[in-house]
Amino acid sequence: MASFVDRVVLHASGGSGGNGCASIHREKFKPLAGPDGGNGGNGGSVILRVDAQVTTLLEYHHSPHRHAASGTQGMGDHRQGSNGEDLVLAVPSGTVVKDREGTVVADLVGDGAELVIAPGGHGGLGNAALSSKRRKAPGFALLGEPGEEADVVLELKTIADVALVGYPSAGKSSLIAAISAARPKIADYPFTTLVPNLGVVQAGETRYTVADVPGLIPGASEGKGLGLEFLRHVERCAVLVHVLDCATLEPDRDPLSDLDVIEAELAAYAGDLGITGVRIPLTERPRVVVLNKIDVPEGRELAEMVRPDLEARGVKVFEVSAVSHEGLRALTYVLGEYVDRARKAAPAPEAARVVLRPKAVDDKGFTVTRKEAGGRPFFEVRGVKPERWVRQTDFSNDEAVGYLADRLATLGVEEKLFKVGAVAGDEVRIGPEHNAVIFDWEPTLITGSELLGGPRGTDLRLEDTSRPTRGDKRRQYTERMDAKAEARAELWTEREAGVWTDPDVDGPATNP
Ligand SMILES: Nc1nc2c(ncn2[C@@H]2O[C@H](COP(=O)(O)OP(=O)(O)OP(=O)(O)O)[C@@H](O)[C@H]2O)c(=O)[nH]1
Ligand SMILES: [Mg+2]
Repeated sequence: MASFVDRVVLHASGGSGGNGCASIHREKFKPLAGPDGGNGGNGGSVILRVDAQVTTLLEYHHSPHRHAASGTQGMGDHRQGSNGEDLVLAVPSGTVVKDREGTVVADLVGDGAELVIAPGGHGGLGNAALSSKRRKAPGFALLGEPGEEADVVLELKTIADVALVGYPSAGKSSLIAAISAARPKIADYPFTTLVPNLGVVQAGETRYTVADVPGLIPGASEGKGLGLEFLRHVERCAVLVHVLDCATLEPDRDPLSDLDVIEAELAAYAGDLGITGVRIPLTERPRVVVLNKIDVPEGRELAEMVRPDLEARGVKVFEVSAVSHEGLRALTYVLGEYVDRARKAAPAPEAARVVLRPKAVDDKGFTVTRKEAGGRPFFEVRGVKPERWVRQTDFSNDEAVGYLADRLATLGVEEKLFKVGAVAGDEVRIGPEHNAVIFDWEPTLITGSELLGGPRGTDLRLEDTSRPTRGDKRRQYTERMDAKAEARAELWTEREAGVWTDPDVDGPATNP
């Protein structure tokens, strides 16, 4: 069973905000003593935080769905709902966060670095908070917003200064074991190492980390062997070390061609350039060549033979033995110098706590576009505010719907609808295509709060609740009577003109 995982897809959702409460304070002799509905609590967010104790993403491989707690709803007597707790997920240092399209969202390096991936929803305001001079006792409250949902890809790119690359069984694990306290598995069969190992090396004043990654073979870039999967762990390193096997028993291999093969595979690996600390492409990263296994006599001979050819290519060459430890001291010191130089050139950002939040979107704007569906035109409204307001509206409460209409009118959505040619009765959709709220547009010409004299929870613009007064009724009656009298008089004149006859009065009609 896997015990190391360096790539997971995480599905996170923030907690929903609690609903606001609509309540009226009551006390003896004061049955309507003002609104006292509390606000709903905010939903918790899902946050990634670097924890030095964590080395793998295994946990999220097993349970990739994570939800933060929701806020509770507000209550009467000004009691606010409680906020949902944030869900903090510990990730290893060096975790790269990408969105589903593969764009790097953040690179979490350093203990305590944080990223909010799924913010919780805001709690809805209670009617106490919604009351104003003009709207003294609102009969509605706002709903809590649902938390955001995010699918992110987490990729671990180990933070190491030096990376060891080479064929399987070249002695990479033996080398890291010889120069550091790391104790990886070592054996004489290929692909002993299945997951990257890290070791810390102390060379004089300099202390640096070395990563040993699984072996590469020709065609690794097409997925042969363990593929190039693990090269993401060498992406951040300052120095590459080629470990070449001088005592291999395979007939068609020698250090020079081995080096060419590995270089070609490295070139085939396209990393994510642009993340912090990765400025130079892998192929241009400083590198040294280590000729290993010189404790074997043929190995030493071969190493001495190929050394001039390698040096002619302009690389530094070390002859070492991971078994007898020959040449290792010089190697660790030179690597230390390389690391020092690289650190000076690009000082590691030692910010212990970087809090990254998704970029704030411009929430003032909104767009209104005329679209067509099935031959029928409709108007699509998009924008952070209108969409949020729609989510906060309880559509079963007419007063809340009226409040939404007022907010939209104040923002200028109405005016914009007029401008793009909407007329009363047209379909208006607010929100993204798959999740829009659809209205038949009824333009508001007055701001509305002056209409709020009606019964609680109603809005006069949505329902005609007015009843005719006695004067209205009398007027209607006389109008009806006058119309009748007029019609009768007209009939009379027609009869006199002989247009028609009444057999009861005029006797049977005589055919001319
Ligand atoms: N004689 C000799 N044998 C060595 C030396 N270094 C490694 N070996 C042997 O080579 C074999 C492979 O060593 P590993 O360290 O597992 O090789 P690796 O490069 O990590 O191999 P993978 O993890 O499979 O990629 C083991 O049997 C080691 O004992 C050396 O300097 N001299
Ligand atoms: Mg190994």
